[in-house]
Amino acid sequence: MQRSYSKLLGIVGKPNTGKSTFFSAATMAPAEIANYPFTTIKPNRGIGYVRTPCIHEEFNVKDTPVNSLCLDGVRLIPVEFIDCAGLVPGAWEGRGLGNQFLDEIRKADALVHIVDASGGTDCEGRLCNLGEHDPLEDIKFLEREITMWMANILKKDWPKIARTAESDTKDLYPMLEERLSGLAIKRPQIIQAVKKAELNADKAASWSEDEFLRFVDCLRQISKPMLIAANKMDLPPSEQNLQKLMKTNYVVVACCAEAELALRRAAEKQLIDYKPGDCNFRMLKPEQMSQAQIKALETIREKILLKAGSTGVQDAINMAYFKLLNMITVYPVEDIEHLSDHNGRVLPDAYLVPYGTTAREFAYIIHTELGEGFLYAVDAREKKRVGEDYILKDRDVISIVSTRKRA
Ligand SMILES: Nc1nc2c(ncn2[C@@H]2O[C@H](COP(=O)(O)OP(=O)(O)OP(=O)(O)O)[C@@H](O)[C@H]2O)c(=O)[nH]1
Ligand SMILES: [Mg+2]
Repeated sequence: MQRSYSKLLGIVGKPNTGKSTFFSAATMAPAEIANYPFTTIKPNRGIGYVRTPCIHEEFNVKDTPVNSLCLDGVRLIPVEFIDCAGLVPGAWEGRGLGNQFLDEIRKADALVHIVDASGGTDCEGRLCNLGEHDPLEDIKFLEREITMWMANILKKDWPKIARTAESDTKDLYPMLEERLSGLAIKRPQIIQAVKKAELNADKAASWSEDEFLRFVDCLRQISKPMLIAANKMDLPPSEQNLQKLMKTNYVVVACCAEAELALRRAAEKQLIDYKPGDCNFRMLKPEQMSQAQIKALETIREKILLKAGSTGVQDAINMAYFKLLNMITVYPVEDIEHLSDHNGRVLPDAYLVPYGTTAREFAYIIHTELGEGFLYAVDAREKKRVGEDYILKDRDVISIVSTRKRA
């Protein structure tokens, strides 16, 4: 399968909340899982999928996916994940190998914060009585850790940057962009953060410590958007905590990572028919399963799927891409009549691109040469030509006509 993913999702949180379980379920990549803190020391990287209804049915064609998968009308588009080591309070100052762990999220474009909604792990991830720990504290702690970590990175050069900016306003943003380039932070995000913090870029040198931190906090929110995966929903106190978490400003998705992992493992062995994110499953080979296995799967069906509609893992991934990162799906084709590429493969690729991407920018995403020689594009649904500034819509099928061919 060709790789087309361009965004990285960071799976973060304190130790022992189920980050590696979520990661494993999402990617089916091996990751160590255990009920004590700091099981993960080295980050795991893997490929999971965004789930979207495939458009081949609408166009009434049979597809030949190349860069993605199509299972029973569901298009699964590969995306990349990083499962980070657990963070503890004070990580930004180096506690619990904190700086090193925080550095793992440098390249992440969005964060899925795995929270133990059962309240059964303390602020350092040690087991405690169910319901004893307030998960709202975990949100505040993580926000602070990331903000302070970013502030520390910026602080070193801040006086020099701020002073130079006061003598020539134009310099602040490019200088900050350069300083923050390793954190995948772009200039528009920095400009937006100054605005959101209601600060004056011309007066950066006279920002107080509080104002500086306010700016960094806004920058964190904009550059590392985060959603809450309220995990361990199978445990009793979770429902009550979920209600509390829902009252925050975050997108909150109720999850049971353990159930998703069990379902995907059974599906991989073809014991059940289950696609990531399905609301139910079908037993395929009960004769090859033990009574305990069947019972465990039936409990998942009854307690999770029928009750909540899904395990939530796939919903969290989809939310991260479609809601936090505001992405849309676009299908490029070469032959507009057959919706195929030059090898005759029908609807071969599905790309995730940010909303606002123009036809020409999309051509560049597919291939630099296609962008450079861009003449016009054709919208397959409307069968009409569109220009370079055409803003792509979700589920568009687009053919790019260029003076230069894809290599
Ligand atoms: N009940 C329940 N337990 C879960 C769920 N997800 C994970 N766990 C358990 O939580 C414990 C910690 O899981 P891990 O995936 O290792 O957690 P982690 O956040 O990666 O931990 P560190 O790597 O130590 O930071 C394990 O015992 C898992 O089996 C869930 O949805 N429900
Ligand atoms: Mg782990």
